[in-house]
Amino acid sequence: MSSTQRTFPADFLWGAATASYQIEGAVEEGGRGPSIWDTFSRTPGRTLGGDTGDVAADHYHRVGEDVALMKELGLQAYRFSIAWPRIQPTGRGPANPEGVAFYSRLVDELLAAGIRPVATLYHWDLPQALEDEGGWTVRSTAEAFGQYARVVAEALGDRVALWTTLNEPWCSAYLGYAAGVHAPGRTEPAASLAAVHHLNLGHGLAVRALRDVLGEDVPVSVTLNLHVTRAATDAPQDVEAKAQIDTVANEVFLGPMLQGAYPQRVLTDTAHLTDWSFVREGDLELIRQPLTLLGVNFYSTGRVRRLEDERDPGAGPRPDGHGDSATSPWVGCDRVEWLPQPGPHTAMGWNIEPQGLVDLLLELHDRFPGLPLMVTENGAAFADEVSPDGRVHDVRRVAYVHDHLEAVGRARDAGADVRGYFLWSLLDNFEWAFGFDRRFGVLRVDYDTLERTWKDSALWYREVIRTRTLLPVEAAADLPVPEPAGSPTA
Ligand code: IFM
Repeated sequence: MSSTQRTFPADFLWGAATASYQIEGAVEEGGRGPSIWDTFSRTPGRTLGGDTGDVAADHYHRVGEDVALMKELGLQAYRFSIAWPRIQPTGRGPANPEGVAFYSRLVDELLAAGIRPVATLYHWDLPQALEDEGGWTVRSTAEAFGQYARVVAEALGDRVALWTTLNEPWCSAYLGYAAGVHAPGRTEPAASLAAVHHLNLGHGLAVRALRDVLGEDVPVSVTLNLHVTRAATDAPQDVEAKAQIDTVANEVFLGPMLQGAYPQRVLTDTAHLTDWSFVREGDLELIRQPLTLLGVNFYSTGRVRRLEDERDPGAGPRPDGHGDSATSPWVGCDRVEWLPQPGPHTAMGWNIEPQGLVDLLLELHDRFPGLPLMVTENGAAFADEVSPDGRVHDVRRVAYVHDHLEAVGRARDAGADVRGYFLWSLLDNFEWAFGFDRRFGVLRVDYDTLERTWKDSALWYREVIRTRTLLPVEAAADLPVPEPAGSPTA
């Protein structure tokens, strides 16, 4: 079948994704408490240009307008995250009514627009009060997360179509506590492994809480950014380097969540840092909960080889694109070297290799038969320009999404049970340590006026959803911009 004619079945779910701190703004409104990202982004030198999420895309005040845009886009589902400090300003205690009201309204507006709400409980904005007690490196944060899940489930109930516990715990643990390039900015490799375990435990406790409140059949998932890494050569030491990365990046989450055990090799590879005594009896049973599906975030691939000489940990290019911290997120992998990947690359410096998504989806399908998959994030940052005709002809983004949807189609053809695709991102937003410099949205946000405009990628994606057909990239430039739909309602 030619890629221009590929069609997707009627039950394939089309969505777009965002996250609370990246779009909401209004960080001091509605009774919201401070999060680690407020603290981190306000600390000089932590984010590009000193950018913060104080205003972000101002989604908090533009929910009505944004849902109207989603409806115009034809989204069937919208993946958003709930800011824990809006619901529990200090991470514990009763629900803050204003926080609940905000998400309740969002969910109701989505349902009224015929869009399924897909809610993530944690996309990195930990209440600062919990970080002050040790953050994810201590067990009490996992326990608090389970309680928070209960509070949210009671508040939003059966209106949410799919729950996700954590988004990309790899980033929370390793970028936050080892590399220090994400909040809370700690550079403690041993502590990052404790964070891995407490994130896993928090996931298990949250699944249990959701099911306690909403019943055993409530759809629950977790979203992982599994790293697709290739060995530079077939030499055993390079194959070994790849296995080491797979273990510390992927298996450390897949193992406990889906198989009920940590891989022996991660315990060995990190034995000089920790004895893993933070894993208590019964934890692994708690972490391994039946899931409705597995969320897969995919952007790029990496290539490694074994470094024979000692070197500074963290030296050399990294596929995560998160700066030049002296500390590596690759805990216990000091003798693994990351090699530059051939282009093309996105504005994040990430290589574009859709085959990596095919390989990942097929591997997951083979390893975990019976567990449906969903691409919960995929998209690209490019330096967009507004053309004299007022449009953003973001042809590279269209091509990126086209080629990755084609990859999803190929994985499905080969048997992978991929149920849907969520484009990252609906809106340009706060790209963490890169501030507003990297634009991932299909809708452009003018950060002076906060006006949203349609990029060609949004127009193209709208047609793809409408026709369920993978239209050629060139079709994007000629599509008409819809009349403004809706107006700010807040
Ligand atoms: O913006 C992030 C998102 O918050 C998590 N996944 C990767 C995206 C692009 O870096």
